[in-house]
Amino acid sequence: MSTPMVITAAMVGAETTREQTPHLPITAEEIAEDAARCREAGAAMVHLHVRTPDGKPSQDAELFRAAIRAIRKRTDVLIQTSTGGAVGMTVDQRCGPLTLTGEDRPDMATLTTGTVNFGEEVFWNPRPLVRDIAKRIRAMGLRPELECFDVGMIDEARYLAKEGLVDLPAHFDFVLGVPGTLQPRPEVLDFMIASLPEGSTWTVAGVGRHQLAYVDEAAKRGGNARVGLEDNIYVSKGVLAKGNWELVAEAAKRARAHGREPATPEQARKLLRLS
Ligand code: KMH
Ligand code: ZN
Repeated sequence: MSTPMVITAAMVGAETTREQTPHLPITAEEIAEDAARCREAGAAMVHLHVRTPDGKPSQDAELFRAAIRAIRKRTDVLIQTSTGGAVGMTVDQRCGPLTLTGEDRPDMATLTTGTVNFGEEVFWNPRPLVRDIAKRIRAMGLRPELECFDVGMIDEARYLAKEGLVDLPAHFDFVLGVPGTLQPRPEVLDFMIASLPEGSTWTVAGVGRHQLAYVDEAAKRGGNARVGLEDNIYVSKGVLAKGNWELVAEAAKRARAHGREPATPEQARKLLRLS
């Protein structure tokens, strides 16, 4: 039997707005409702950002606490909190969710390993900042998902491992298609997979119109996929997804078409070596 495919729902993000789609969840209740439907549709994990009540991106620990509690009341989906936040946030702002302990602690946290242009802005990740966030993730006993917007970010993970800041093999997420960064092409994905440290696992997050096509590319290659309104709001050309769950349902359908069952949270925990 083929390895189950871990489907992650990037539900909220920092950039998507309600003006672009009325289906973006903002409050803890809206996020939890959509997360439960994502789990039913085949997601094993949610990648989580939060918003203030008026929809502005935030990394506020209390907003994360409320969202995490609401999600866990409804479903057993794994929760991966962002440390990327929105461009322009300070490192302490970005690390808000890393202050949560006990039952509010997330299951995983992201770590972007380098700086990139991000549309017309810059997603600023100089080496000292990356090391600061890596240390905080490690101090919480969490495994990072290493967010790679370019191939050099995989190499940087090796340096972090040499410095004892991340463990290898690790779990990587290839985020492909943000304007100004590496764009998705099959040969790009093949090169990134070939560049991974031995035994590492990977997810691909295709941004915009590439999102669902890259579920197929990931499924064929034995990898995992991220979908959701953070990266793409359409389920087909010009048709808005009615929620994250609809994108997850489409991803699950595509995974099964390639002989891959969507992983359960328990299976994902083992596959991604989470505690
Ligand atoms: N919003 C982007 C600037 C992450 O979540 O770790 C960064 C981001 C990455 O979304
Ligand atoms: Zn994110």
